[in-house]
Amino acid sequence: MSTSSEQDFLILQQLRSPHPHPLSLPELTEATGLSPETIQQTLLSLEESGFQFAQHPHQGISILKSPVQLIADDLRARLPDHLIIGKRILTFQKTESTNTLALKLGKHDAPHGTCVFADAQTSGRGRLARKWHSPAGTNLYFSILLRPSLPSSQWATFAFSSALAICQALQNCFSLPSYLKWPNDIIIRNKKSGGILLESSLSTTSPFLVVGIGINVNQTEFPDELKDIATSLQIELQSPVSRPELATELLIQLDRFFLETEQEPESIIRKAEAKNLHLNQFTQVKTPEGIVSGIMRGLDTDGALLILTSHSSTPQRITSGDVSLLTNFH
Ligand code: BT5
Repeated sequence: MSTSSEQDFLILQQLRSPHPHPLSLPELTEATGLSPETIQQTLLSLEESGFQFAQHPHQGISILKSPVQLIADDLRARLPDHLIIGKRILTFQKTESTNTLALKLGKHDAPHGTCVFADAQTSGRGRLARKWHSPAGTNLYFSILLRPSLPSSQWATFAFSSALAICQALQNCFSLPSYLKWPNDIIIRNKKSGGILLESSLSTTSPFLVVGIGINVNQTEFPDELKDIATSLQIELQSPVSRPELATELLIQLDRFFLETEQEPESIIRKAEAKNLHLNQFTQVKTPEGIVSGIMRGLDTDGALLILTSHSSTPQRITSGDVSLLTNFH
């Protein structure tokens, strides 16, 4: 785990904030309340982590280069002060699954909005114990601990708000169109670029929800079983993406959409419906009870999928399953 230091955070926050000109050492001293010696030592130790700074006697101190990997204090320094999501961030080189970690943290009273990032996962997972391919040095894998005020019967809505936040972040950062494939896939040009996994703990006196998010960022080659179905941002944009910059925009959008989920869950469902791939198309849904085929009519008020089959004039509600397009439906 990366160790967190308040000095790192204070200095990076000042250097990343917009100022009319780069701050001089005395100005940085005043803004952070740290001594000039502490600032110089901290800059040196940040350089050990991959930062490069320009220090000019007249032009002040500025960040020349940031490390490609995620650093908790740097991520926190990039976020606006008012955010609740990301007030506390932990970053790990490698872990079994960030969801497992966040579930553990939740049982130890970690606060609402705590985020856990890992550079690699050894047992990243999807729904129904499926594997989430999580190699090192290339993608984003993170989990957010939420203690929602909504009743737990409505917590599934957070999968939709997460998807909306991811699509919005991809739009804001790269003008890249992306879609939600019900219930938890992020799709770019018909391939999966990300997934969302909700897990909750309801048995404790203080119930909580963990939202796990995996996004393929700079991966350009996939194992055989994923080759035809997976894509990444680098593949789609044909240029590499800065993970810290993307993570920052994701946290900003997640904060915004989670707030909206608490205040207006219905509006999130309607927006997710509009973002839904295959809306009004012939689809096939593999459910635990069997296969359902028909026209996707949208989402019910609780987020269940509505499929109009040939057997009934009212759409069938589906609460779990995998959707695919049915091209030869008659
Ligand atoms: C998901 O499950 O799509 C949810 C994935 C959530 C992953 C995040 S990473 C951070 C956090 N910690 C975790 O341990 N998990 C969360 P599902 O809808 O069940 O899809 C799983 C299926 O997606 C697999 O069976 C593969 O077919 C495919 N898949 C696996 N890895 C993939 C990848 N990297 N990119 C695209 N598709 C993948």
